[in-house]
Amino acid sequence: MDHSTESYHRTDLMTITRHVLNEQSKHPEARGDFTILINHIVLGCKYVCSAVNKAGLAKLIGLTGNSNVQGEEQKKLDVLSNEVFLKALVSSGRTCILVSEENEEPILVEPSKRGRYIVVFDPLDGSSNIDCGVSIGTIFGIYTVKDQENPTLEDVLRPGETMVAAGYCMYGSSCMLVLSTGSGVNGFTLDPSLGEFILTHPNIKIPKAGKIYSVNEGNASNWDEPTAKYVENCKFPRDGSSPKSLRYIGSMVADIHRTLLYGGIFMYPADKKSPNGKLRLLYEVFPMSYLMEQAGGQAFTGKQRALDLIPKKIHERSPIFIGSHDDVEEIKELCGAF
Ligand code: FDP
Repeated sequence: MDHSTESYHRTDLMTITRHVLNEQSKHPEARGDFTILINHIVLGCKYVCSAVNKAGLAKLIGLTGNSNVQGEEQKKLDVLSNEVFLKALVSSGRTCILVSEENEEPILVEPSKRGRYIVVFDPLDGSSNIDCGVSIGTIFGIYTVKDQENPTLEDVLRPGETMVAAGYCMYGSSCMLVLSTGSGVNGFTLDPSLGEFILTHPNIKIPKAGKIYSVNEGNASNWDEPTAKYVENCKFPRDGSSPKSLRYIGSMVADIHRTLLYGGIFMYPADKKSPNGKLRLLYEVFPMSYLMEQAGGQAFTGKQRALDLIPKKIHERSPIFIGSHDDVEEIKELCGAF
């Protein structure tokens, strides 16, 4: 089936629901629970997309006056997005534990509404970009619980490797949902006239090597030697090749989306001020690392493969170097990890 824009007038469009149902048919034991869960996440994404699009008009720009668990000031859209996703996920009847960036503790879904999935998510990532209209996004990762009747914290504190799906939705010039259920990565664009996400980017593969590096260079004075050397080599390549271009939006979803499509590397390294970097393991680093590996890239913490990390706390942070295979390989060598 050709999903290109030239064939957009076709009537057999691959919506995200159709796609997930197709995936489900490969698992004869599946009962449709995952499809229902994804449909509820999709509903949350559409709601947040609509709120982001009219944020200025609907007076949704600005602060609430409160701080979240990370001590960061909460924006009105952060709070609204969190409420939207919490309600959508609980009402799906398919979740048992929810971990949100905005909630200090994991949320245990009441027994009558429980299902077997755990969802970790950042309802609105890149909050500092909300008020100037730059792309922002939602990130999510999905695990299955061991015992649905007795969900525990141990079910959440597991390596990213054990996720069954991950994705993000980018609220940008168009609204795009990128999803992996463990067999490749697919991108869906929201058609506002249909209110449906349509498969526009099937089987996304990241280029093996890229020409872009993406990092907050304002932190350079605090970097360790491997990071400093890597960035130096991006600017002044020792092998005589052309320097790489720097692109940094400061919104993880947008920076990762570009990296996935164009290739290159995105990094938020450890530094003297933040020995664990800035990005949160469970709902930023893990889902993006899962997607990146599924697209043929790599994700490295500076010490090990990101998806192998075992979290100790739900809001734990981790350094991350993520992107094209060859680019991440270079930083791995500089860090002495082979
Ligand atoms: P933000 O603080 O705007 O919410 O984890 C949050 C995040 O954005 C990421 O989206 C982004 O990649 C990173 O922080 C940007 O951090 P710096 O401002 O330190 O570069």
